[in-house]
Amino acid sequence: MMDNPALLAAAGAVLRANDLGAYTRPSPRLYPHQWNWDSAFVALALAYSDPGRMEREVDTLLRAQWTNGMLPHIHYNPGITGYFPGPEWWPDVPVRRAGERTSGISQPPVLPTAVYRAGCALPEAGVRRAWWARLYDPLCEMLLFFRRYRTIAGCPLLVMVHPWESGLDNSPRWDFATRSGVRPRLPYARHDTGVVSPAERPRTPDYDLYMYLVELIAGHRYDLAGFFPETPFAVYDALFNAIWYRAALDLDRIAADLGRPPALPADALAAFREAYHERLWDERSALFLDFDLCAGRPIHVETIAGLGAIFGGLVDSGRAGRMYAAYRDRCRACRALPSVPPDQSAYEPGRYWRGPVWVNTNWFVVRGLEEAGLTADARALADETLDLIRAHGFCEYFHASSGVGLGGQEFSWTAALAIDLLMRPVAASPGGARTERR
Ligand code: 2M8
Repeated sequence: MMDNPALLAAAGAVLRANDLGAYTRPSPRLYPHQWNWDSAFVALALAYSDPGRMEREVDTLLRAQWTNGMLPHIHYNPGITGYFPGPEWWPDVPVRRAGERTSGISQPPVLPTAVYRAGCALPEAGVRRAWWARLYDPLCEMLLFFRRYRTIAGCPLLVMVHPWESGLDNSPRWDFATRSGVRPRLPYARHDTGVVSPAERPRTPDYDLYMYLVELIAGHRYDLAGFFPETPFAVYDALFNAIWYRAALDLDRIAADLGRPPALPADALAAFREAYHERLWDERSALFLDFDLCAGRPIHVETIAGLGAIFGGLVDSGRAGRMYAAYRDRCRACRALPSVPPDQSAYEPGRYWRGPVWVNTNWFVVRGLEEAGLTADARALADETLDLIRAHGFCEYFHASSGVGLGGQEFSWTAALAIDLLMRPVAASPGGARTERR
């Protein structure tokens, strides 16, 4: 098996192979354009080896930002075809930057956290500060977009309007919407199942829902107030909201360093935190659950998204330890942390976001446990995650029980987050005791 220097070199080679100059594609054949949170993870890794390329990666992504602050989930490369859905599915609106081809929905806002962490990895304070100063306003706008355009009825939690926005596209949490049986008006043809086995990808009813929602949302010019009464899908996603909160905290760290006022007032963050706990906490599962706004009730499907609050800094270390121990215990027959515990009826160990192990969700938990002072657990999970990659390569995801690599090959965020875990090993801390296994 590869030692750490060899693993680091191999990860660097994946990012070089996916380098298209202005940005890094997530995977050679499956995902040729620029994706929002994928590029944030890549930027984090580039900080250690190539700060110039890191800046380029983020600049290209931010060129896609709409004038209302939204950072789209896909920034299309006009020179590339062969991905479905292409830009023609997202009709133009005045808030889109002229000349840029983008989708009309967003993705979990990892970018502010990536910029904060990448900045900290830069050796020169002057360079770091100049970079942060240049990006600060667009990053604020990116977060404020959700507060301005994605809240309803006075609740500060953020409404997610498409499974693609969650980044965990066919998570069983969204099955309630797939079951509604909606279908788009226009016919469509998928490309993904020509690249990866259909057994590892979303099913047809999932894509029917995705394309129905694209038509609905675009038909209302991407305006939540317009499509909310008709949509079968409007949720408070526990992971998405936790990532947003983490981003707000990290943006405040940047603001403090730059001597600027906080991006979000402390009382707004406190109200958000309170709403998050009040609306989403589920004592029985020791997880935060998502909330279906159309039905007005929690979504009782338990997945790794419910651990997002650990990364978000939304729970203290006692609760973080309990949540993590309970989830691990349910998944003891699995490799590392699967995206869905095997006791959930929808669990499929080899299908995309319905069970396999993903490096980014493990990375969220590692860094969250570390920040909570649970460093022994964080280190153990980091090691298990790196060992999976060592054994099976830089795959998009890994079979939850055998560990076999699945999905796209040469996957950028798997490589990028391996680099981050190797270059910034989990810090030792006095509070690093291992949590009790229940
Ligand atoms: C996957 O999503 C895209 C649609 O956005 C797809 O399946 O075509 C998800 O895993 C998403 O989280 C990720 O950002 C994207 C590119 O890696 O692929």
